Amino acid sequence: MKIGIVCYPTFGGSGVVATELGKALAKNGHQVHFITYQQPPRLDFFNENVFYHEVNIPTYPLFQYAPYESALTSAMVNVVLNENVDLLHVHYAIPHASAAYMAKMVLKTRGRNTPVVTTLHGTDVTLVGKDASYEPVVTFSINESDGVTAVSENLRQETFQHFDIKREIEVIPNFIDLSRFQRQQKDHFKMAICPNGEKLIVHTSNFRRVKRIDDAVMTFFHVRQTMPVKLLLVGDGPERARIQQLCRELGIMDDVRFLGKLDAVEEVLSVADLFLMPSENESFGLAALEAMACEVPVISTNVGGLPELNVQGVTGFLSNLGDVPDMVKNALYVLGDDHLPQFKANALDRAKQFEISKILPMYEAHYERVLQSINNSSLLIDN
Ligand code: GMT
Repeated sequence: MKIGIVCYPTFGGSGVVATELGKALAKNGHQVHFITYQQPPRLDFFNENVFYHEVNIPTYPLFQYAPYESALTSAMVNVVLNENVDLLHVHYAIPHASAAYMAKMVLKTRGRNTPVVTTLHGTDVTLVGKDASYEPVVTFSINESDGVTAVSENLRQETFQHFDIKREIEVIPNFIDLSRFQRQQKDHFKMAICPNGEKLIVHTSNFRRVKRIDDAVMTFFHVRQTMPVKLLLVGDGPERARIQQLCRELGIMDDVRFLGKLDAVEEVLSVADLFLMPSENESFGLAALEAMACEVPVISTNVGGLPELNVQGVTGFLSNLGDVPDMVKNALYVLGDDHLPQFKANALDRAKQFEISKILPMYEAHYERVLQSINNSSLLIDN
């Protein structure tokens, strides 16, 4: 099959899922065409089945905002026509699903019936998409997609709650490549960060408000009063300066490191003892799954799709949003030497349930169904 994948070229979230999915499809013999405005960071390997098409967005003095959606639509049309792409799979509804709908309409005028699959990832539904500024277009483009998937049952339900949806949505969860995300021997690294055998707590995110990094820092701050711990913060984004200031005010900068955006996050996770995800909303929590694959238990909130991943008292604990005292209590319990080895083993066992080899066939079957139904409807029209 020839698949066009549209996504944001981001270090986390939907960009990573889209890129890793494309890589896995290519390894499985499909031809994959990435269409993005920048090379996705995880598109870091050579495979004869992977192609990359950059969206060219010409500017003009008239434009206060360059018309990205039109440029993206044209890129999709050109790639489908030139490369004979069978299906377009867009990740994150805004603006990819509406651009794909437009591309489909343009392609129809060129005699091509190209189905569109939209994968909903989270904030495209729960935060941004439901805003009145975007809602009508998001509703329309979800309903007009030929296939729609959501990354958790919770996100599927939220989509029905927030939008007037008149179609099926299939849940296909996030996945993990365990050949990459596995605990590696990195003793020298652990020694450098935790020279006195301190336990290591990690948080990775795009440093947006929705991640509530203050709660991660405050949890660390209180745990540190009871046991020797260090904190690594991986990622970057709008909240970073504020969080650095908070750490300075708390006088904990000697025990906290900001690592910025990292390609090889699995190396950091390999030396971690606990992962914190105190998010206000999280449709799935891919970063937590990456941690679990590296044998790191998770303290998270119980929001969104997190209860579908993190198992209470088994792979870690889930607290109510903002309940820092509960997160502190749970973190101290998990980090206890009597408990930590079992939590680590459980985290890995749980991650194995989301191995890419289990999830990839779900996407392939979804594509097959969509192609089949579009072929059937063409037959009906022809007759
Ligand atoms: O806001 C983010 O964290 C990025 C966002 C995205 O779409 O790029 O991530 C969402 O998609 C991930 C992959 O499907 C999920 O694992 C995250 O839980 C989800 N983030 C939120 O819902 C906040």
